[in-house]
Amino acid sequence: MTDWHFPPGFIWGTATASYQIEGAVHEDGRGVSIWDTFSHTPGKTLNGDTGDVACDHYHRWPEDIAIMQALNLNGYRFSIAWPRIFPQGRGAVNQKGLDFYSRLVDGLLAAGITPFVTLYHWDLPQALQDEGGGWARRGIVDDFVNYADVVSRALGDRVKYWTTFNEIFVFATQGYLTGEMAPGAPILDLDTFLAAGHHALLAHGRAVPVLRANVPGAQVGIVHYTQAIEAASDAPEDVAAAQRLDGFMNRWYLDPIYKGEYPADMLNGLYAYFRPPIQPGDLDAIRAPLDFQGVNFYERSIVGEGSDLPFINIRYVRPEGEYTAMGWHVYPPGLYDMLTRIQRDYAPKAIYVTENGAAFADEIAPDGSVHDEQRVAYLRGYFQQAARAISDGVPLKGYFVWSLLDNFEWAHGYDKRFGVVYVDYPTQRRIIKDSGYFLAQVAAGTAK
Ligand code: IFM
Repeated sequence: MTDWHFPPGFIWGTATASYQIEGAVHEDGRGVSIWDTFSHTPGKTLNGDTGDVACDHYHRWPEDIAIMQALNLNGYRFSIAWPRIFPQGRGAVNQKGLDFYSRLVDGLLAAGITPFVTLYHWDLPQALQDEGGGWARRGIVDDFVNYADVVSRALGDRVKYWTTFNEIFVFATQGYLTGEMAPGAPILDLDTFLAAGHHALLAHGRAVPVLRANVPGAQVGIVHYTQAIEAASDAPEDVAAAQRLDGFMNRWYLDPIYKGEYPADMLNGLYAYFRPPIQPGDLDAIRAPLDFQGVNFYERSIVGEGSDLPFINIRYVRPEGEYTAMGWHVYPPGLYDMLTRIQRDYAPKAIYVTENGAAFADEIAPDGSVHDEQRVAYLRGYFQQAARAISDGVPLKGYFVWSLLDNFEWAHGYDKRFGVVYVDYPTQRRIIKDSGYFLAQVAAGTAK
């Protein structure tokens, strides 16, 4: 039996991102993105996989909406591909790109599904990367605001929920520091890394009033990658290591938005010899009031001082227990800890879990079904913790499972399956997994 209670009107949905599902990369005037370039560079993705076709969602979106409807979902979080709107990053608008998202939004609304739009989920127009290194160039802030303006004018009569960025931490770190993601260079250049993160935060803050001006009744937020971090012991060096990692992953991106400042312990510690390129007025702009905070939650780490991550000087302790195919520890109470902590430290008006889910090695059974019991158990555990957070006063308004479909998991290619719907890539056949049927019951309030 379930022992949870979710309030009436709670949003149950799934989340996706443009490059991970759409395919059709050469269609209707779409420009080249940094992920096209990166995935076509030998050695950058597993098996050389690319998003050229992905889940072919660009053509199959009516079927995908029908699946969401069959799953009783009332929300859908998706992202807009900037290079479909501005093939060169700025300049002439590609109307066919806007038309695609307009049709998608109309289809969702007709199906009773509320669209949650993310403006930037990592597929930057290559032209903007070529011009001064993408997010490293301050002028990209104006380009993003212009893009946000055009998209929100076109869709704002029907889309009320807007998020500016998905996981600045992840694309700044893996794109501009470690090189595991696009644009993939330069490696370990802290100045470029801090500049990329700062410009993205600033672009977010500057876009907020534009979204509000264009969208009557707008609900504006941002989506953060969050990780619950615990110290391996009470030893001062382990406690300091946990604080450092928390600063690196969580507080560096949350503090400027809610407190108008970067965390002092990081400025005086890890980044003592580096600085984000802050100009007068930047931090005020970044602190633009928001309507909600999006929380992507997958991981909890136990860390001490050590050399697993030499740059941050931490070591990981791997607790016993279950791990997903990504090597992430399954620990549902971590979600409760993160939600209550964000509420305590930042007090956003509302919170949505904008991503949570797991990759497991799914297979089609002889009966043609996909019996993903591990994912069902995973979701049940995390949903329970979300309900617990609500009953303890967290203003959690919705929950988006990552992901609707198995899809292109960035450098891991198609090897990692996160969907509640299985995609048989050679045929593009969709098969609702047991976890999809479970989510449908949860959304309908009939789960046992
Ligand atoms: O697939 C990603 C998504 O694009 C961003 N958040 C984490 C997911 C799983 O790794």
